[in-house]
Amino acid sequence: MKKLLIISLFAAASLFAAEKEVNLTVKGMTCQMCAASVKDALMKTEGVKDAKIYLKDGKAIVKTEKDIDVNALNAKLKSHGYSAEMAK
Ligand SMILES: [Cu+2]
Repeated sequence: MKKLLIISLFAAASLFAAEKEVNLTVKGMTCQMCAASVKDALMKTEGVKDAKIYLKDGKAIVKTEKDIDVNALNAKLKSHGYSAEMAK
């Protein structure tokens, strides 16, 4: 019984430690190629696990392993000709 409790505590803790989501407003995307480059750039940023790009909305949802600095994401995108900020 005690063992089960400990296991479930670990499970709960790892859920909390799991992914975080950052919603970004991305500027500069005009076509699918842009969306692909933005995704590629985001995915290559340290700590990023997944990135979904919404071309029409000019948005991106980034899944990360831990809290991530939006400035780091923005800097990465700027080197490709785009820019990002936290969605409001
Ligand atoms: Cu394009």
